[in-house]
Amino acid sequence: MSEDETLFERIIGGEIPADVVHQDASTFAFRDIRPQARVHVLVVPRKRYRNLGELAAGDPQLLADVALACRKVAEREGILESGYRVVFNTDSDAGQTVFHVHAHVLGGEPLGLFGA
Ligand code: D5M
Repeated sequence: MSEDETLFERIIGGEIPADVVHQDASTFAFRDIRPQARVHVLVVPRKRYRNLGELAAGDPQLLADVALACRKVAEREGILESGYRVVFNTDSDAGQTVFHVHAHVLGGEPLGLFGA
């Protein structure tokens, strides 16, 4: 493993096992190890950007690919109709721990409102 490889690059590379839900040419999706809802899947672009803003500025098509992969995951998990939440934690106050941008896809139950 190269020194600065992120955890998610090691998962994408198969070095660390994961429960893979979806993969395609540009994205990789697997179940979160600490689920916050009945469905909790992480969608990661194969190419690393630090956060949502850097991804959007650096490769808007790849951001669109991530959004479409989130929808594909929701479809696979049977929550397309009931609804789902997509979260991108960005830096420390948001609790980002892995600095390889990823979308949390959450659903499978009522999630409540932020701040309620
Ligand atoms: O989200 C990082 C997420 O990554 C957090 O919800 C736990 C999850 N995680 C950490 N290690 C693993 C492994 N090995 N498999 C699956 N999921 C994992 P953040 O938004 O950066 O806080």
